[in-house]
Amino acid sequence: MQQRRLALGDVEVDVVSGRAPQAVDGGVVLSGRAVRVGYPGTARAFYRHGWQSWSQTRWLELDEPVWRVPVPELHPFDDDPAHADATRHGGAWVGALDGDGHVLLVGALGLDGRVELVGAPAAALVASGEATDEWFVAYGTEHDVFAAYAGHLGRHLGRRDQADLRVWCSWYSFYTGVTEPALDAVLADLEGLAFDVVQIDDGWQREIGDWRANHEFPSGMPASAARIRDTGRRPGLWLAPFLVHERSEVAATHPDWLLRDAAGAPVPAGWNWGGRVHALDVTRPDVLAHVVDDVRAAAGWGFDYLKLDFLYAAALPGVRHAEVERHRAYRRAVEALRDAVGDDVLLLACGAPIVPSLGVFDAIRVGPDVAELWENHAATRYLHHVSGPQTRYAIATSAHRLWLRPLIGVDPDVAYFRTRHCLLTDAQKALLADLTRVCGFRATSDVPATLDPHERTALAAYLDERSRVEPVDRYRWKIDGREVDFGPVAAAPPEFRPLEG
Ligand code: 9PG
Repeated sequence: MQQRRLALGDVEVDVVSGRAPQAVDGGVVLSGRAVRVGYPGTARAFYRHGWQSWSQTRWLELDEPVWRVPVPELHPFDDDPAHADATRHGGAWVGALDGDGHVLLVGALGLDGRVELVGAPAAALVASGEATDEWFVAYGTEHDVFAAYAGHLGRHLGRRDQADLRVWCSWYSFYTGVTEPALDAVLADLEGLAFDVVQIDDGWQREIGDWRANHEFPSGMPASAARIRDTGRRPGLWLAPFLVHERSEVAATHPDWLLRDAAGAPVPAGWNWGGRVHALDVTRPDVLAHVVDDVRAAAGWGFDYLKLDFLYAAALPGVRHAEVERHRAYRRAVEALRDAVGDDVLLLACGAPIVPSLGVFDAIRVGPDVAELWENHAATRYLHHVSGPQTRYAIATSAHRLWLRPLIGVDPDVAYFRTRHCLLTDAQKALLADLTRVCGFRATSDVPATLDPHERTALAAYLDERSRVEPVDRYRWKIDGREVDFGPVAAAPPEFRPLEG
């Protein structure tokens, strides 16, 4: 490791890194397991990038209390549980500092990496990883440094073009109560609405881990796929291939398949569906063959749009069969899934570590779930849980990840057009719909039968639009010349009480 002065455009910064910096498009590449780059001036805000789809991502003030995963055993949903004891601001793969529009970015060019803020106000970014030893560093406008980083990520990990998509998804109307008759009714009801995909979400399967149709789908999943196909839409299906519920048959018959900690206990992968969920150790050849079979089977049933969810499970810290860094384990597994289904199946990642998903998935959820409500104060303020379903944080996190657009389709979750069973105001619904326009990923779970005639007309028009979208600045965009501003919603920090100690 060597300390150097490094010229970045017209400023010099202090860096500590391995080999001599290499000039590349838009910046430099530093090498080493850990690098440190000083900010050349007074930094005011730190860009924190969350680990997986649902994890908090935003510009935060340097003196804000440090947020960390509250109860990692229960909520690996929130962020990387490996950093649940963080005492400094930090994020996954990429971090940035902003002082009045001059942005310094440090970003991993490999599969893992954490970027932390040290020494405010003479601030520096410290980055480290195991599977990464190259770091992109740039200084310039926010737009330029993130665009340059995206370009280099694309060259290192790959990118996939994604055309605009219009998706009807069962989750935010039916939740786990989706059934074959309900789906049939929706299909009839969607007549005349320009959806490309009709996607069955969580609720069709016997159990998390047992990916076969349950009694609510008596004709079986191939029949549902065929019905969707008959209406001229692409059939879509949700599954969580790396996750198993403690109640599942797969967990009971193959306890040796679970990812375990050093003491031999199954690694907690969360609490959901009324019980504990565990992760599969995808570095075991038998486990990998099993998850590949599950996903290949779903494609074989006729679904050519697969929403693969809770993917973080494969990248949780644990003791693996093969000694491989956890993000590399994840990458190998998702590459095997892609190889199994080929390029014609659209793979949407959800609950997924972001950077190791690039080049493999067509699209990725870039924020937590929306909900029929704006903010869940009980969850954020008192339970410290900022990644649970609530529309304000869904908008905030997604709006901070739009720089990923050249690399992968960005899914900000569904928009709402309905008044029934929805507490969002018209302005909140409109802002969310505008974000889906910016993303080019227009989805809803609204059942047309529950819409009033005016709402149904609005939904039909929204699906027929072909919007032209241009960035204006950090939070402002132009949609067909009309300016929208996500700033007032996206820039406001979540209200939470700092944890003691
Ligand atoms: C199905 C859903 C939908 C949704 C996904 C995912 O407990 N949690 O924190 C939690 C977070 C997200 C979540 C469910 C639970 O939602 O994002 O679109 O597919 O799974 O279960």
